[in-house]
Amino acid sequence: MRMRRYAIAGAAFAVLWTAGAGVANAYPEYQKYSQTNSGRVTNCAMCHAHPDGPDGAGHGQIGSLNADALSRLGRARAAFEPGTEVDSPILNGFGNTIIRTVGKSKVIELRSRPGELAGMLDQASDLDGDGIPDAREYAEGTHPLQAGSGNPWSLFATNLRRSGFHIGAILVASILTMYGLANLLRGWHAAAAAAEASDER
Ligand SMILES: [Ca+2]
Repeated sequence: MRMRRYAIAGAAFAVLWTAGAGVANAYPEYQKYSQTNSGRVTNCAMCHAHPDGPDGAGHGQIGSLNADALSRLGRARAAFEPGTEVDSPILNGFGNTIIRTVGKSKVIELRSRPGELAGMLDQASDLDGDGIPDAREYAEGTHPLQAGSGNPWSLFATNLRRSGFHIGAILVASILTMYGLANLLRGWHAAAAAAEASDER
């Protein structure tokens, strides 16, 4: 009888552990929103360490985590309020930023209204530094951690802005070169005309 009680208690613990740490909490509503809203194909890699999401035994997935990673996972899952620094091993930099910015409770709450997440993120945050804020990349279905991923016109504008000095320098150098060349040609022409006049005399 006692053995049976231990067996039941052990099974109950296993279920609780599984519910608390062994099963991934992925929120596909956000990925679906990003894809539907943008018309671009997105996957779990927007927020997760593994492109297939947290379930599995691959790198960044639940089955591969050691004790330290599980500890970090536990801390991230307990970060219900905003402002907690988290380093979840199953999330990437954007995923961890979302948890830190809005808190786990809000992430769960917004599953039914995933479009509102963009408005709750830090509008100035641009993790990949491509000039397009993370929140906009989420709504537009581009990757907030890949500088080459983004609205083409916005990326072009960013590159133009950043290389403005070089473009200006090239323009000034070209103008000066053309001005110098024109003066040189004028000088040659005048010298040739003077030589011709001298011959005629
Ligand atoms: Ca960006």
